[in-house]
Amino acid sequence: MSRPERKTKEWQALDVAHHLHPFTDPKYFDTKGPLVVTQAQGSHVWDSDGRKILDGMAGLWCVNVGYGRQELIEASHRQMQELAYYNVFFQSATPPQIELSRVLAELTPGGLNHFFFTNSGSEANDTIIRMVRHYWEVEGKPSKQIFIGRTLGYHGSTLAATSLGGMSAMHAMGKSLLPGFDHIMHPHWYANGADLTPEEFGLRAARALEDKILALGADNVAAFVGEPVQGAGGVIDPPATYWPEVQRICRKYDVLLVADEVICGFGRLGHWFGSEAYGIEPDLMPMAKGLSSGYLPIAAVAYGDRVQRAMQRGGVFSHGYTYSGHPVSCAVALANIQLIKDEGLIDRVHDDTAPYFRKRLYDAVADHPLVGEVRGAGLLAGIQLVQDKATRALFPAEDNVAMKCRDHCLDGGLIMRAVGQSMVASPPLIISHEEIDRMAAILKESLDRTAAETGAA
Ligand code: PXG
Repeated sequence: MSRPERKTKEWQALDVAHHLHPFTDPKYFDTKGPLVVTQAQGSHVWDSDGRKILDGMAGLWCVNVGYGRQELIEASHRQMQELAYYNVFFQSATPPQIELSRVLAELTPGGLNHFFFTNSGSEANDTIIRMVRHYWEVEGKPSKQIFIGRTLGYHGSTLAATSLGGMSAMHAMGKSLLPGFDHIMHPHWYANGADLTPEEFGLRAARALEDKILALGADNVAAFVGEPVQGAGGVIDPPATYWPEVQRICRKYDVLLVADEVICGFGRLGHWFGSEAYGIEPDLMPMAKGLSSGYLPIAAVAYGDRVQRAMQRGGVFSHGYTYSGHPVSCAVALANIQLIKDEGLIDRVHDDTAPYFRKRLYDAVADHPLVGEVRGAGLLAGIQLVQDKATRALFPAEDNVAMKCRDHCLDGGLIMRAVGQSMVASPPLIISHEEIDRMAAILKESLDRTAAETGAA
């Protein structure tokens, strides 16, 4: 790898001086500065000191095909030369955007054959909010306005996506919870269902939706939104009974079902979409991240004929972004999808990588004194840290155990995320067995160090 242009300290000082980082605590950041990432290849990134680090998060849950893929680089180069930009407003279209819509229609489940393109998952969810409210107006039920999400749900950072999500700290900051949004409990059995079997708890968590719809009045509820597996909330994979019951309830009360596939889509759960893994038949589906493996910003809303009929009857859809359906992003997404197909990545994750990943992590850390639960699905893992395995008691929040463990991982050459008191991982789909073994070993060692620090060892 080539030598950095500046010394790390210099990069860090400049960054602290001039740039505000998302979701970053200045208390730690301003003294430590950022990890400056300069290059990447495969499942690894290199920092500004030339240190090679295994990326257990695939960037931000997005670099599904791994870094440095020539097919994607060449697709963007070709498209830039041919047509670097044109828009899709006012009866315009471009071949990459048309082609991507066609290819996505072949991949999406359950007749979701129509698409609206955005640049981010947040914008895709904002689009859904506007689209669904418009839908109910066209259908003659304008009172159906309220969206129901879940605690610890994450659907993005725009004002509306913040409201749709269930992150209380985000709601609290600047009074960011808009009217017209409500939330039910998240289906985390280990944390909330100790007295029930996972199957019983799954039904109980789903029935919180029915209770909420009845309390609000079904005539006022537009849609329910959930990630098939909650990602940013700490990798919460629901019991098998959960989604079928949620779906039954949505159908019973004529509430549209939105499956947020921003993390789960494009192979993360060993299927093209997480909905397939859980038997969900959503009415609308936002997707982003793995759509282009993060090489360029692009996201989309997929929706079915039912919504499309209303969009056709509803007149002008007054909504759109300058870069909706950007031709270069679409060309890269097409190359990315082709690569996933050519390399058989979906089947590889389903049959080989994901089972190996979850077993190796489980075997390495499940017995660790700090670990209460090893959970996950596909190539997503959540490791719950506890102070007491028997009672499932957590550490005091101010101990920052997960952040400590995360820092030890980074020192050991592995990027993982700390979410509350969980460690989470979401590696590139191309990760090898050897790399998974290394992840498990570094995580185990980092837990040992964390335990030694907290006196739990
Ligand atoms: N829906 C889901 C399920 C997401 O995970 C978004 C929507 C918003 O997408 P954009 O493209 O607007 O960021 C997301 C994003 C983390 C983390 O590490 C997770 C996300 C973004 C940044 C950090 O927890 N998810």
